[in-house]
Amino acid sequence: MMVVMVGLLPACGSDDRRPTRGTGEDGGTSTMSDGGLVSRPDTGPCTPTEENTPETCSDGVDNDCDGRWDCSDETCSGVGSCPVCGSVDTMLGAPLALPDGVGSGTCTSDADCSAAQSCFNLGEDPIFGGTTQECRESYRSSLDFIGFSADAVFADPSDIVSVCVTMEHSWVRDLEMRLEAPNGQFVRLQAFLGREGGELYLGEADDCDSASSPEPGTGATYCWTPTATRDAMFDYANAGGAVDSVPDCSGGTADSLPPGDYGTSDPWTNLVGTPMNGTWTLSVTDLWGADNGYIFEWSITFNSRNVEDCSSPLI
Ligand SMILES: [Ca+2]
Ligand SMILES: [Ca+2]
Ligand SMILES: [Ca+2]
Ligand SMILES: [Ca+2]
Repeated sequence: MMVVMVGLLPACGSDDRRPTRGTGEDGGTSTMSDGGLVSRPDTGPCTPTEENTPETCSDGVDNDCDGRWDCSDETCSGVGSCPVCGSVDTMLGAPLALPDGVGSGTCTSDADCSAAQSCFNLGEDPIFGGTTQECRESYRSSLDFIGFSADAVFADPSDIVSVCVTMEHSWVRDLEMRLEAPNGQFVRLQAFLGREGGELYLGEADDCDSASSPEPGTGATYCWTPTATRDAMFDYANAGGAVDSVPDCSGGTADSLPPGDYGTSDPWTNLVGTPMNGTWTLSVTDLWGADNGYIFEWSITFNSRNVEDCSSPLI
């Protein structure tokens, strides 16, 4: 790396003229990381080189002459000490037990449910027949984004890179998982498909715990991304996709959904038109009592092209 650094520095100058390195034009203004403008004196032509290594992303120089330097330049996203541009990771302080089939009462809309619950279609009752819609409580985690350009709007699926969760569950088919956008539009990352299908874990669940005193198992990380080659989780499993074998709590084994990237039940285009700034919410609802699960962490990564300044916090 030293060899590279020595080779690069003479290209754009080794002096610390951080705010003064611009696009190579004479004069003009540059946007500072705090949003203010600084005037840019005539610094002569800037000879662009690469700005994508730990050294060039911390040298105070706009090496590639695009008007942004170091962590504020998206080419430094995730390089060295620079954060991944457009990404927020929500580490939970402790594993959080998901509400397991919590809720009651039939409903025809959310208005029929208490404030903490929403109305879900449970499909056909496997024992008594008939379809029901019932109120359920969800795990909801919201992030208030402020770091996108003021007029940034979700235009197409490439505006999002991924939504990832680290979790375990001993019957993933119990779940509906959604990403809700600031304007209320949502994409079902995984839709509840009804009270049917065989046992399938997320991660290594502890299936010997009780509903009254759930115990966290070991989480695995699952992502939804527009570029996933796998179908949505349940479609993947129902179509005979390979599943992992994990130890269960009674000395046997259980099928578990392989960690990695999956498609979504709803198209990502469901989000088109929402402002990027505002409250994004991950909602996970366990619609079917008995098997429970835990969530350990979740993250969301947007395309950095909508980010105002890659060195500033998004939320
Ligand atoms: Ca630099
Ligand atoms: Ca730059
Ligand atoms: Ca459990
Ligand atoms: Ca359950």
